[in-house]
Amino acid sequence: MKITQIVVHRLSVPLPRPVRTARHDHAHADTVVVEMRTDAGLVGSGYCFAFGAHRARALAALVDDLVPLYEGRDPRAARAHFTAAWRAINFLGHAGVAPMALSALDTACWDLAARAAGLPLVRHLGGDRTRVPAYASAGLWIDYSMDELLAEAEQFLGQGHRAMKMRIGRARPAEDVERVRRVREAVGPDVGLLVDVNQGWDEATAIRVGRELEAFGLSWLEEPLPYEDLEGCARVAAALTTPVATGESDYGSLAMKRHLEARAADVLMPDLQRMGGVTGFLDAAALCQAWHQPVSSHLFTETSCHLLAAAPNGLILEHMPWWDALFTEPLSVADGHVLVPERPGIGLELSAPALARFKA
Ligand code: SMN
Ligand code: MG
Repeated sequence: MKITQIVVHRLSVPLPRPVRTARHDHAHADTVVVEMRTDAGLVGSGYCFAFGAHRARALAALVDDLVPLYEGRDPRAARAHFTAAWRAINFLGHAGVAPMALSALDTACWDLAARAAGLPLVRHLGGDRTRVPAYASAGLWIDYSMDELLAEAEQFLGQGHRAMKMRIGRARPAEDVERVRRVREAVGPDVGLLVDVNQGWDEATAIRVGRELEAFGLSWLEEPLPYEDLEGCARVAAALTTPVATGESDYGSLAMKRHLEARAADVLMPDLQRMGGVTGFLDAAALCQAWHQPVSSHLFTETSCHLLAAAPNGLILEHMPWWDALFTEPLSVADGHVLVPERPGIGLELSAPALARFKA
């Protein structure tokens, strides 16, 4: 089997409302989709994205640059192609746009490999779970009014979620504590509540406010500090009983190894595109397993659901539906879980009308 054609689509995917955190303010996800075709008639897909149209152009340029490493190859040798591509991006670097661009190709290639085997990606990887615990992540933004927070928490429960993530890190931490208190009170003690600081605090604030938040039984406190401060994050994790999560902003599976060596957090959440795709994510999950730590995910719900379902230490999936419209049908959520599609590959097909509608 050979990869015969790789089509690269540049898209501007509108977000349901501008996204605000301690670090972000964006209205679109500027997305690069890879559609990978074979001589067997199979089509695989992967995507990467940035906030900002020019940045997405840079991603697309890097994808174009790497296409020759995949064209004419057998998609079932996805790891071998990843290894060659990782070597090829050495000069540009193993962080930033190069691994992000590679991730779209690597993911499409694994999608094809599983399709060629006639198996859902989770089973191609040796897993047997058909659903994974998930948390609602597309909301509870830092700029919401209290009423908006409480209304959306209620909405998430109505959609079948049993866990959800709030963004905190406001200028006055006392407001964060009050907002968490109100949401906890509204959803009750049995719903998983996670908070994400998006690197908005320093170490002293993280320990002080983290201690105040201990009363609310949070499932985790995410990215309390600038992402590269592994030692500081380790001290925050050691000071709190609430689990600390981090890892989404760092690049390559070896970055996860550095986090593990530093005991930076209780849960790592590798980001598919920053890992360079499925290959790097699998390596990251295996490293966490070797350190007896659970692994979560960051964005890229369509592929990450398979990867966490296949990982013995897969803890909880971030459910981020921003890219749902790119596919002919969305992932289903029921009773706090994302149902992993039973169809071959990632089990989702790109929607031609969506690719046309969002064209940048
Ligand atoms: C996040 C990702 C993308 C945009 C805003 C916030 C975030 C998360 O840190 O964990 O989803
Ligand atoms: Mg985060």
